[in-house]
Amino acid sequence: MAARTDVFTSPDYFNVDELFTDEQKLIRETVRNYVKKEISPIIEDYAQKAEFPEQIIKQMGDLGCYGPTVPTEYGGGGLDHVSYGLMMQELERGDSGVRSTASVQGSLVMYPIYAYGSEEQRKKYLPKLASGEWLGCFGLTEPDHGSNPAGMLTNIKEDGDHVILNGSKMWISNAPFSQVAVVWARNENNEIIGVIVEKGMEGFSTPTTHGKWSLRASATGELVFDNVKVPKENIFPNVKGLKGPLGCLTKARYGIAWGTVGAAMDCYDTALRYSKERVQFGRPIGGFQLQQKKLAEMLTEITKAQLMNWRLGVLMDEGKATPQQVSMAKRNGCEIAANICRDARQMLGGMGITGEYPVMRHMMNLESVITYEGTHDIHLLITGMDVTGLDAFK
Ligand code: TGC
Ligand code: FAD
Repeated sequence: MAARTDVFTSPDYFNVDELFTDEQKLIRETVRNYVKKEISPIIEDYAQKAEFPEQIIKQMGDLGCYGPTVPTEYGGGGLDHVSYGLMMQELERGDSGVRSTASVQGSLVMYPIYAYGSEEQRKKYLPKLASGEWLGCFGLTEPDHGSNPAGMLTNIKEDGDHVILNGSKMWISNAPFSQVAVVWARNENNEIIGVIVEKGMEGFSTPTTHGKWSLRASATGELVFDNVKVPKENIFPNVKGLKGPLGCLTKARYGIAWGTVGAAMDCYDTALRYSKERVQFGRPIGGFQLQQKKLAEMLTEITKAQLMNWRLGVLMDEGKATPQQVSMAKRNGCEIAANICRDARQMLGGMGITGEYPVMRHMMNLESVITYEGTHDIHLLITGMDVTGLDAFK
């Protein structure tokens, strides 16, 4: 497939740009230029072949996309949450799978090592993960425990200086290419704890998941633990219970709220351009009211989501954001992006199903994004519980 030239122009109907600092705008432009140069020309080909573009691991490390809010002394970016959000927006504008790679590395691997790890763990792992020398993955979901991770069966037993890990995780992003896995398991006191497992430990394997119609340029796999002997010093000393993994998810879900808007912006921009160029019945299709309705509604939803994300970022930096607000923003981003991508695909007619344009790829990717890091329904129930005080999960 011929490399695509990326001519993206960002919609900003309410001058949201004026809410960003010069540094935030510079960071966004840097990542946007990277996506235009290194991602857009190659990503369709990798998605069609269902291959992971391995070169992006190091490229995104060089760019500072991993752990943007982790302090610089550990190799992180030491940045604010709006900057982190803008990075995820730009990466997912390229492809949800590319954003996934960075989300997992930064929010689900580096963040827990920083927040729950010992000083030795921070020093050993964070700089290598920040630079992209190592890739990491996050194992929470199991074959029989997805939305309900509290039921997990993967277990850890004491054995002298070591612990013995048994069980399995599935649907794990980055797994086949990872040197490091942050794994959540149940100990002998029935507590959920986190442990760092390294590639090459005996009994640890990461088989690849094949046959996905979504997130095809992201590597997904299982984590299988067959009596894996892990040094005790690899256990996180500073967290116990489900709040450990859920705390990481809050950080990653926040990035997804921004990322999905990136995918929506790409589809809107593509559809707008196409509507002015494509002529039917002697005039550009953008002149027909039905097409204008789609474009106007897309832009309205993008604008609302941009403002929600910016406000959430400010609340995150002030330490006031709640996990429930993050759930609402993640759910909203997925909802509007999935609808916008579907409408954009229709506006492109037959061309919309081809790899000539990015919309079908975004649309398919969003089926994963709407499912992982808590499904659409789970996030709705989180809001429902927050406003009523009544738990509808169980
Ligand atoms: P519940 O009793 O509500 O909570 C247990 C403890 O956790 C605390 N907590 C949170 N803390 C931080 N952030 C959050 N978002 C939190 N939500 C809850 C809570 O306060 C409590 O603390 P404590 O001190 O009282 O113990 O737990 P529950 O078992 O009733 O579950 C609630 C539910 C269903 C909302 C939760 O299990 C859930 O969110 N399920 C969805 C599972 C999920 O999101 N899995 C994601 C797997 S990772 C992934 O998909 C990565 S994709 C990566 C990519 O490619 O980008
Ligand atoms: P289930 O929990 O079985 O849910 C099935 C359906 O039932 C859903 O519609 C759900 O909303 C609904 N449902 C469940 N419970 C309730 C309820 N109480 N009330 C109403 N409806 C309910 N996990 C990781 O740990 N690490 C990763 O890196 C990772 N990457 C992923 C990458 C991809 C491409 C995908 C697809 C998934 C990934 N996941 C990862 C797993 C993901 O988080 C789970 O798929 C997700 O949490 C849902 O779990 P499940 O698939 O088991 O669905």
